[in-house]
Amino acid sequence: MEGGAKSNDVSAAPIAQPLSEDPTDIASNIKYHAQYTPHFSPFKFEPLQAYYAATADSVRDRLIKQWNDTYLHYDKVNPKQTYYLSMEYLQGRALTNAVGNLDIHNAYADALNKLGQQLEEVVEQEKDAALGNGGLGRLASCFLDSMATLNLPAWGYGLRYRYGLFKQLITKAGQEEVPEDWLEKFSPWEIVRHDVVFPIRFFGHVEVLPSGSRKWVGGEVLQALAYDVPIPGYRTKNTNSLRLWEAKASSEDFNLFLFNDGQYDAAAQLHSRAQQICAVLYPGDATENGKLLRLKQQFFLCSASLQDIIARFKEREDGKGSHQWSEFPKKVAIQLNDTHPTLTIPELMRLLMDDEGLGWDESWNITTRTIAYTNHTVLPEALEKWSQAVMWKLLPRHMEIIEEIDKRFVATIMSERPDLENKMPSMRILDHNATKPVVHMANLCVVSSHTVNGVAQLHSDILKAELFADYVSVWPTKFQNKTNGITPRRWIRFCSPELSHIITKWLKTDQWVTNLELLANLREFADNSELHAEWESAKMANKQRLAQYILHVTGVSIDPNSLFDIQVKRIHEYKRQLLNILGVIYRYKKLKGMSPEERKNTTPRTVMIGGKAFATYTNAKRIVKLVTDVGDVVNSDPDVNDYLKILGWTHDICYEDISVLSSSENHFPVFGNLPMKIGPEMLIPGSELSQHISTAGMEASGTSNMKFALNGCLIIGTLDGANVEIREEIGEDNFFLFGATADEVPQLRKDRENGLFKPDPRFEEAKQFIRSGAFGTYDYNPLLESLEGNSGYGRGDYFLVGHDFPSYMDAQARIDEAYKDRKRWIKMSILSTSGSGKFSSDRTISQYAKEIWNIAECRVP
Ligand code: B1N
Repeated sequence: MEGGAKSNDVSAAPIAQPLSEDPTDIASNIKYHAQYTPHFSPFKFEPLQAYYAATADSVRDRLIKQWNDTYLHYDKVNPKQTYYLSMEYLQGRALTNAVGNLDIHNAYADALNKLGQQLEEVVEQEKDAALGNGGLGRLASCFLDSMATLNLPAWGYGLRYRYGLFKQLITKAGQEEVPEDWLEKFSPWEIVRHDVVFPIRFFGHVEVLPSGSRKWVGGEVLQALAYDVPIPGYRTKNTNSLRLWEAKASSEDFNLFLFNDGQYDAAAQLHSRAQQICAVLYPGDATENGKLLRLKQQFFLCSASLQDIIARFKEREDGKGSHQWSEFPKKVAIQLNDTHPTLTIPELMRLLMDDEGLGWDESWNITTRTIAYTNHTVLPEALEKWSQAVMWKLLPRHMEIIEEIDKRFVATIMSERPDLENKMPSMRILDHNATKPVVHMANLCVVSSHTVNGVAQLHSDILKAELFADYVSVWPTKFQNKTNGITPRRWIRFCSPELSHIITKWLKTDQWVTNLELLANLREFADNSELHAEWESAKMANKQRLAQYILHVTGVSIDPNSLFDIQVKRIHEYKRQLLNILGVIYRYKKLKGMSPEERKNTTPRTVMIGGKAFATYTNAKRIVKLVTDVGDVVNSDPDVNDYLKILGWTHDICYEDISVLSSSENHFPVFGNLPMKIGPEMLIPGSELSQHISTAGMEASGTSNMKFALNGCLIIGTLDGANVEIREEIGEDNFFLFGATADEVPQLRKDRENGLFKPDPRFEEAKQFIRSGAFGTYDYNPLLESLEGNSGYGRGDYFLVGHDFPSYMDAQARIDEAYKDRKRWIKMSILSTSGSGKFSSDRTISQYAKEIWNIAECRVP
């Protein structure tokens, strides 16, 4: 069916251009693509053309070869395979990653040199696919890298959004959102698969057939078309797939009669509805229409992926003598990345019962042995609840199945665990009591999965003790922890080559790139002055590179000798960017009050705060505006300029965005020939301190904390998410801890409600400074009021900024002191990197493979 060359085999025919790794051959291959790929003019070999028409296509040839070999090998061996279903992938740029993983970076750099181009400039031409919004999506992409590197037969499935996460614009009013057009010039990394198409139904009704079985019919039927993105492993032939679905209508749904009658919209109605499905990641869901569209997106992913998985299962099994359904869980593992792909559960049940003719018990057995679920949050507003009414309308057969799952679950519990009767309302899947009856997606996942996992030890403990506590008493072995990880390839080896070379030199091996635990061996050199000198100069080079970029993008000059202090992540009140900026405001006020002599004794800081606020999240947008306003005032104040700079959104030091302010004014800034883009791969290597300061118990894991620590950056943080484990690994002396613990938080909230909270004078002073109008005339009262009063979510300082402020400021003072002692700081930096071995996504994925999926390596020979 796909990938295969079973008949009319051309795979053995000699090809004129072998995939040589010699720079001269590569240069000739690049020229070949420039001349014969009709993308841009071959007479204008500039970085853009060098990227699109040549380098990417040339690298893609190699990927496709490996990708075909991998598919054929898996097909032959027919191993158990994992399918990772996620509504988000934050892949980032592919070219550097591909030449790095294929181990041909230097050869391509040399080849481009021969053609008068610089690889660094060429890679900057790539638009990255921001098909995700934050940590959950980036985690999925790190997992794909590790699955291929570990030679695991494991694929990702997702949606091919036309517009990914919005681009952030800053105007005088604050953040504005505009579409991010990652496909503006097309993506060279995807392969459209016109041979892989599945029908997806919406709406309609259920018919009872004479046999008594049920069938979902009517409604509208769209087509899911596959686009494959090859995912190369590091220094291995295995190249897996990320399969992204796009929605289409078929030609039969184009009404030529209506069109010729001049009714153009009516003629192509289904075509335009198909376009809506993959138009944007996270369409607004305030309206009923918006909710319906999100549900359609989720079902589209689940149904297309399952039909594909089942087709592959049948094809591979039938080649070995007709498929047995009991084999399905031995060949297929499905991992749900949070509840967004929950509809996989009723859809698998439906396909097995209604299309394949299996009974309930057999279908249930297969489903529950196949599916596992990862929870990524305990925040109540992020736990999905779908309106039963909307679900009955869109997916009537699935609602019947969900009702039956719920009914059987209740019956089982009532007969086996009558003591849990009073827990049923919170354990049940269907909630009929709410004013609008809903389906609890997390409950459906827990009931229907063989394994449920959290993403850091503390988070998994909280799941077991709180959110899923009642289920734990029913299924004590169902719950696991899988602490998140990050790929060391993208997050140090490729983004920080200088530091990587030093590590390789001192460890006398580069094996650490795939065996990150080896970093622990650096500890024995933590006091070595030679290493200190090399380490400091590599960090300084990264800081200087970042400072140069910032100067050219923003016009703000920052001092590479100041402490680079970074917080980049989505804006959320629980992540407490507000705590950070209040701390900066307090620091500014103190600096203003000092004499010039006194200022000289302080530690100069450059504070960078970046991230996007969800379009309808008002308080998050107010925080963006506050950072911007504070930056404008502080950066233009000559009294403090040598001691404090703040780069916020006006200056576009944001998580993954380019200089949107300048580009909106129509002069896209350039540095040499590079369009400016200060993404995390530039920021993290240049960081010295980073802030992971969420209210304890609220950040499930966090993953940027791991990236910063791996790059020798120290952390100021609370005992939350993976911070707890990072601190254990790198040692408590090397971690700037502050704030309440997760255990203390509930009582502290109660204390506030009872009026027992006494604010620290420094906290009051910082708020008062904003109120005095020091940062402009914008009305910050609503934001400040969220930190005051006594109770309620988002009011009464639910996130405990006031409680943690004094210990946060104390930790900041310890940091200022520590930074003055260069030897001590560099040692702590080395120990941060040395202690980061646990946080490789290779470790995480090996654990999933062994402890959840039961899959093994299937290495392409
Ligand atoms: O998942 C990451 C964790 O490291 C973070 O701590 C966690 O906040 C993040 C609804 C989410 N949890 N939940 C989401 C994303 C989109 C959405 O529509 C929830 N993201 C996380 C990886 O484990």
